[in-house]
Amino acid sequence: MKNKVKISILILSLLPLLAWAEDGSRLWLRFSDKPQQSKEIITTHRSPTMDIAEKELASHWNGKPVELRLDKKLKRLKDGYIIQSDKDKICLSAGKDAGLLYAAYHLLRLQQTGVDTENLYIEEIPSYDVRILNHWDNLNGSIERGYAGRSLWKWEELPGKLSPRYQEYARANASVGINATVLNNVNASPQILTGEYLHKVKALADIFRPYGIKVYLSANFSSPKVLDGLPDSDPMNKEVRAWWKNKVKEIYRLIPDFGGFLVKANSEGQPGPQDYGRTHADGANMLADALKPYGGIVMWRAFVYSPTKDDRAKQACLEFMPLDGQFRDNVIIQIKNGPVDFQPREPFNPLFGSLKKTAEMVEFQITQEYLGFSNHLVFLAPLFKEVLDSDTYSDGSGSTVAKITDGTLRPAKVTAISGVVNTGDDVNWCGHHFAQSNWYTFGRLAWNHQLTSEQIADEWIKMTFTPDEAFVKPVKEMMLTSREACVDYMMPLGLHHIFSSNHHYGPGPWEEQLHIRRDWTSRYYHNADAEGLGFDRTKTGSNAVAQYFPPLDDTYGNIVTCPDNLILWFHHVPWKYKMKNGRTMWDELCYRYDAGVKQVREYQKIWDSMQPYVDEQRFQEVQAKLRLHARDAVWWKDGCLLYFQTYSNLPIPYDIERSAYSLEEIKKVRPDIRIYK
Ligand code: GCW
Repeated sequence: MKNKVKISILILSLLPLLAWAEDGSRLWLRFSDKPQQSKEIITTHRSPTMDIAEKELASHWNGKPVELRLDKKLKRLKDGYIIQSDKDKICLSAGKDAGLLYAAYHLLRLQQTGVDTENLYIEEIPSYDVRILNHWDNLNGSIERGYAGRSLWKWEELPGKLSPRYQEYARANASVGINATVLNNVNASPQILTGEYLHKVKALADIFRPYGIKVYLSANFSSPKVLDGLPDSDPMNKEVRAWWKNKVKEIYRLIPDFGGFLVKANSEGQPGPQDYGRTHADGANMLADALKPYGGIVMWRAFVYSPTKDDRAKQACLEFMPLDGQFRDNVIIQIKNGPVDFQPREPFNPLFGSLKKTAEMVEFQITQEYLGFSNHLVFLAPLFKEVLDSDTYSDGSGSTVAKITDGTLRPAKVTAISGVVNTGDDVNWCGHHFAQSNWYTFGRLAWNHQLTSEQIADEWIKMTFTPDEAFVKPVKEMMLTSREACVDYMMPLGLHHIFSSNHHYGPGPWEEQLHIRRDWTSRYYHNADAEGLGFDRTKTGSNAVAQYFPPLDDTYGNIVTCPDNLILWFHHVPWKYKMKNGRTMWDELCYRYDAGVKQVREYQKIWDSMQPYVDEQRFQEVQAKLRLHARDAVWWKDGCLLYFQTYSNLPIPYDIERSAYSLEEIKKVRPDIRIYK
């Protein structure tokens, strides 16, 4: 009895602590919970989506009454809305229920970031129709390139047991306007298309629907053969075509608003139409035809490359340009932002703008496969913006990747943008508190690609931590410089893919012959020799520069005009080549690596000085991650400089910190002890 009392007292005394536990699970959704003024919410009609909008406002909105008005005449806004305030109320109007939900979240964001809501007139139309996350989640619960625990989808429990996180996930996405999700890995198990799994998918789709989110699936091209024993999966085989038609029918019976398929075909061992001598267009069109009657789409990936062919950076164009105009209008070619693979810095993929008669969409990677996993603080808005704002010159000056893909320059039936997401079942969703900002950023840019990195960082910090300027200013500075810092300590001046190939985390420039595939070794990309460093993609080399429209082909192709930050991407540069700032390439390389390390050291100091503004748990967790981050940055700098020095035979400038380890010691750092969770 006595013990029971003691335990109850203990629990009671812990309650306030628990209520304030800041474990990051609430993401940026820290709306105030105590409405002080009127909570009057007026709605024109009822629906599951309206109920959510109303509930969010009723529980968190502190201002004057809000009217939610569905106005069918506002179709031109697509998923967008108008927010307008007058003397006694704020009116949210939209052509769709989802638009009203987005408007409600917008209003709450204004409140949370301290914006005056007295005289509002805001009109928003999203940049893209389909704002879609790609989960590389496997059916066994693991996540390819996931660094935040296991999959959110508990397939073994579905459809009977529904984790509360499914709804929280949908809410977080809706709050930033994300309206679509591909649930499974592009390296797709055919299993996902079995009746058993489709019922599980339906359960998720039912939860996501009121939040305006449609479900899509990655399809394995061999599904007809693997699942139902057809002799092949040839897209010209009538039986195969009928199989897909039936499968699609079965899906729509369960999920009437199913979005469509994402396909990785004939890439890295995945099956595809080329197995039967058919083209990517043949394969994509077969699926498109099956989906067409229901309004579904096919996102067909351009990430295809083979070790036997040309420079890997050229292969997307080589494969897809001859097929331009052959795709159905419900097919979109999904193109990774760069021509190789989500490196810290790449030029934009030259396929953007090159297809004149085929819809194109960008694939970004939100999960930090090549950017220090969820251990490094790297804010990705500057990377995403750099790509979206890149001028391809395809239709003359001003033909940015954004304008090619958002329908401005290429009228498209549907426009879309995708991001390989970084979520997992970790309490804080993304593994690093700051990695949440990248999920947030993807949503915000998909909604409005004209937002600046600064605006996005500002909002996110205020919502996630505090609007106190003493915190916002230094932390914003840290976020905004963090991507460039990462480029510097990993792969400055256009270096790329010099990772240790078995984990893509630490340095591995010394990996010269680990794989049968040449294009999976670092040497293929950096080409260090006694003369210099870098991949010659000019006329004397692979001539990948020729895939860019004028004047970029010349700008990149000429070592004098090529921007420093891409010089080793396009040129094999002599060690003593004079860079634009007068330093030799070797010295500049050394200083860049060093600058990256110094920057991360600075972040440690900034963060420590932020302690008074942050709750203890998140403070400690970020502090611990920054320690790893700093150690890794040093590991990168010392490993790469000592290795490249064996070719340059030049001294590391004397004002740069020396390595405490020899190259041989650094090479022995085991990958597994570096992959901290
Ligand atoms: O970046 C590479 C990854 C693979 C991934 C592949 C792809 C899903 O290392 O893990 O596979 O790209 O995008 O298909």
